[in-house]
Amino acid sequence: MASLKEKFSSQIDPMRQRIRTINKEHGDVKISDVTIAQAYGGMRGIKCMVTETSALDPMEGIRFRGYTIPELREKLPKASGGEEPLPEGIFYLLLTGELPTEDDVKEITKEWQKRSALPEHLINTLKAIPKETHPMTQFSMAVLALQKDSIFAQRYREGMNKLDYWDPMFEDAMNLLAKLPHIAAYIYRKIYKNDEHIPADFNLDWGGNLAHMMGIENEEFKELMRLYLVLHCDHEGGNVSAHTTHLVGSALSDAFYSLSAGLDGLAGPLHGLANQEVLRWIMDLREKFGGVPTKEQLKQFVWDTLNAGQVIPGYGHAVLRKTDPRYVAQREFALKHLPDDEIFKIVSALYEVVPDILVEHGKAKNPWPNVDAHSGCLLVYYGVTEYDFYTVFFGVSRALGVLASLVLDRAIGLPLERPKSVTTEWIEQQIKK
Ligand code: HAX
Repeated sequence: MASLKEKFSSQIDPMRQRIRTINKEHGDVKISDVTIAQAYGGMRGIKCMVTETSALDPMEGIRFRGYTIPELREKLPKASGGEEPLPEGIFYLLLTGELPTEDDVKEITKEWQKRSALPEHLINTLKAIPKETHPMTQFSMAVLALQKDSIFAQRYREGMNKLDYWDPMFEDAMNLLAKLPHIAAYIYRKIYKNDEHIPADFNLDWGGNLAHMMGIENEEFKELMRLYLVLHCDHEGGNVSAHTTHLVGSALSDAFYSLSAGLDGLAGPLHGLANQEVLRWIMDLREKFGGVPTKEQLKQFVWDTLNAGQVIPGYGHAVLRKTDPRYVAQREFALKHLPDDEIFKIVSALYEVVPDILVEHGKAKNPWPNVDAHSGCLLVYYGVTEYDFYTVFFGVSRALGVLASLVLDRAIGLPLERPKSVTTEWIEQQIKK
């Protein structure tokens, strides 16, 4: 992978120098204070880590290396005849901070194709896992099974200069990314399609091939895959999947250990698993009311969920305080390709009733929909009706961001992460003081 690796390699010294200077000249400047409420409250808002790939503004939403989602939908290279950005391009951007050319993106597609073969031991591992095991568990286990082939782990064992850590981390990240759509499609066909598998089509890009290997030969679905894989790739560093990958990597665990751990966090219902929960909840309400419910019926259903002590899946966010631009991008896709779909109508009706109810309920700090409120509706429209699989798509995409960050972490030499914890007794002593 000459050009992406060379480009990244040429950026490392200036990056190291920049951070060294900041630390030396301004290392004492305070960027955050921590309150007791934050220590008990999931560390919300504490600025205490550096992630270069993206930044999340509560009101504006995500920017990937400074670019908004609408900007990237316009500026990133597209598949021939397509209108949605290619995920290969966002990986280039996340890693280098620069927009790729068409040729840069084609080179990544080719490179990932070269590295994509699944080793026999991985297939045997996947075969041995019971079919009923959740797809996310199978996905995370598959990533971990590949750890045997980690170049980083091998080079570390042989003795490696700290300054070189980023190089084998880059190679592991590229090998992993190349294989993820193949693993995802394998798991999908194993569980839901009689264990009958479809070989890759190397005329297709990374996202298009995922659609093809799943068995969905629909150009619109390929476009959806490309958009989906771009939208879910990164959400700054503090979210559970990104933070976990980064934390595990800080112990110099390789990319396989780190990503597998990050995927385990993504599989929680308050994080990535919310996408399957949203669809399950919508299907329940559609069945209950025999189609698109009236607004009054919807309101009652939302209140019933809240009164049962449950959350409204797909709504709320730990950082965002407005409608998630990833939701907006998916809504635009739906308006263009499936405006009359019944589930899309329910998703739209929920958008009209849920925020007011959450405000009246008075708990959620953000009453607006997040990315997971919309994705399932698009997937089910193209025939992916197996909700339990949805978080695997999220995982394939999220790997782009967290692996780019992991390579950056090693390039700039970030140390072992080890914040200080305190006891309630210590907190009470501080209050007395
Ligand atoms: N429905 C009902 N109650 C909600 C709520 C929702 N959608 N969102 C928040 N609340 C509640 C919280 O449970 C919390 O209640 P308690 O005081 O009883 O504990 C209260 O409102 C305050 O929470 P918050 O500060 O607004 O939100 P948090 O930062 O603690 O949590 C969550 C953010 C995303 C976990 C939360 O909004 C939630 O549970 N949403 C539903 C699940 C979901 O959609 N998750 C996906 C989020 C996006 C993502 O990461 N995707 O991967």
